Amino acid sequence: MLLSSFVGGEFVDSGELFDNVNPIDGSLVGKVSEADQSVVDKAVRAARSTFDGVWGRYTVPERVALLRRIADKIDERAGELLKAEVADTGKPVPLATTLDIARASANFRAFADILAAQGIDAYHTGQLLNYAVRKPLGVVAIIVPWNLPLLLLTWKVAPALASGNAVVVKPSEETPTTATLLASIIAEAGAPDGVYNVVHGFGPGSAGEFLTKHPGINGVTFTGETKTGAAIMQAVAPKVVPVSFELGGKNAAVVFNDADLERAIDGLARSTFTNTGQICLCTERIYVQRGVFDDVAKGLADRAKQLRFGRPDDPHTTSGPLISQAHRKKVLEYYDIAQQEGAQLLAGGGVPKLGPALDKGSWIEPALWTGLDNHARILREEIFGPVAALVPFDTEDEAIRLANDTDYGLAASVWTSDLERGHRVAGAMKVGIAWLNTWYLRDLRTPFGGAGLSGIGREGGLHSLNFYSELTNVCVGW
Ligand code: NAD
Ligand code: 6OD
Repeated sequence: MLLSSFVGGEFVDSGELFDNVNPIDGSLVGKVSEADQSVVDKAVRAARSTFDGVWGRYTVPERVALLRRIADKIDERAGELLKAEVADTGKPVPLATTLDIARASANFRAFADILAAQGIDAYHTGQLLNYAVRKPLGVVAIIVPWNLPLLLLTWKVAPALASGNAVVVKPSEETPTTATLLASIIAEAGAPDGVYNVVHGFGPGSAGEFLTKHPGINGVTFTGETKTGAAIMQAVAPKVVPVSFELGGKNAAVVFNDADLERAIDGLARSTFTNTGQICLCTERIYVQRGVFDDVAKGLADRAKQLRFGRPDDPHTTSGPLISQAHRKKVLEYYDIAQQEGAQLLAGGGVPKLGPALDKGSWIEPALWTGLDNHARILREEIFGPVAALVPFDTEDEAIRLANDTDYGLAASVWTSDLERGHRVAGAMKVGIAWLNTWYLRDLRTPFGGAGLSGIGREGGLHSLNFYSELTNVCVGW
């Protein structure tokens, strides 16, 4: 299979090809045509042309209707999207079905509903009438990572289109397929040519950099690593365009003695091992009150030992591989660092042997560590794998201090039966999203994003629409 960029309603190639590799067994999913500067130029021009033309004249009800048609088409082609997402990422079919693919249409429906119900800011004082007119930014660059490819892409494309922008998206080089399929879905749903463009390639010296440095873009929304966010910020600085950044995390869980332990261990297992730890919201630091430390450590280690590696469509498979050999190398370096730092390993910590059919894949065992404190690198740096370090604490104040002792600030979870304390501690977390007795439950209207190194701005509901639009206040005097 050859994947091409999609520009102004047509698939275009530019010569250089790169491999799309299946992380299950290292096999080739297909070749991808890397967009050069001229393809990126054409994509930005195509987006601008429809923004200044037919797309710019769409009314709000017409945009709402388009979003709903896209959601319906996604559902119709869910099987095709699922197959593509699973081949690119290696994740188990049930996970891709219930999370990645289900959220793609849900994202379009949610923003259709929000747009349909949206009013405007207006203040009428008797002497003055002020009202704010909402306008799209123009051409928005959307750059997304490989861990939840279609979910994170549609999480940005839906509100960007809802707000009337035209977009140029750059999917991760590791997971290029569903963004390309989405191009044909959006076209089939009747979007004008140029509203949704895809440029394939890498970051520096490739499509990612060409796009963020392009003089024709009016905003950049990015999800990915913190250091990439910093590079993009520098690239867009001369243009002073708005940025929305969802970046890395080093998320804490806090478990109190009075927690429902079965529920807490289940939640911790999900938050540590889901998607092989490759979700920005995954827990990598677990602070446990001393009275239940051994029980939680044992419970979580047992859950790690129950994980089953295998092909995505095998019903016994609970865990897929990491996304690539390069990412596995990085995660395994942290396994070595943990050892050098003197951590005790509770479970896993190596590379599983799965036989000749799978051993060329990017498989990894989980790792659970104890015996270190917040000075250790494994408690400070984002690893982005199926890992967690467990640290005991005695008091509530100490738990809050330890959880907040990080440069990141994306998510946290708090586990306790004392709801008063639960609200207090969850509210004290210096993060964008704090869960109480649960993890990764979503209402798409709520603010989603991070503090500190975890990002700039919030996505979700009106927060997204605010990013993707400019406001002009009209003040009428009489
Ligand atoms: P990454 O930053 O390496 O790449 C993300 C995207 O940016 C890719 O499309 C890549 O090609 C592109 N890119 C890389 N360098 C670029 C540059 N200089 N200019 C323009 N584009 C560039 O991230 P990744 O490895 O794909 O994803 C994993 C990371 O993403 C983790 O750090 C994770 O925490 C983070 N993440 C955060 C969230 C969130 O919501 N906060 C969600 C998912 C992933
Ligand atoms: O669920 C979402 O809306 C979202 N943005 C999830 C991000 C997960 C990060 O990997």
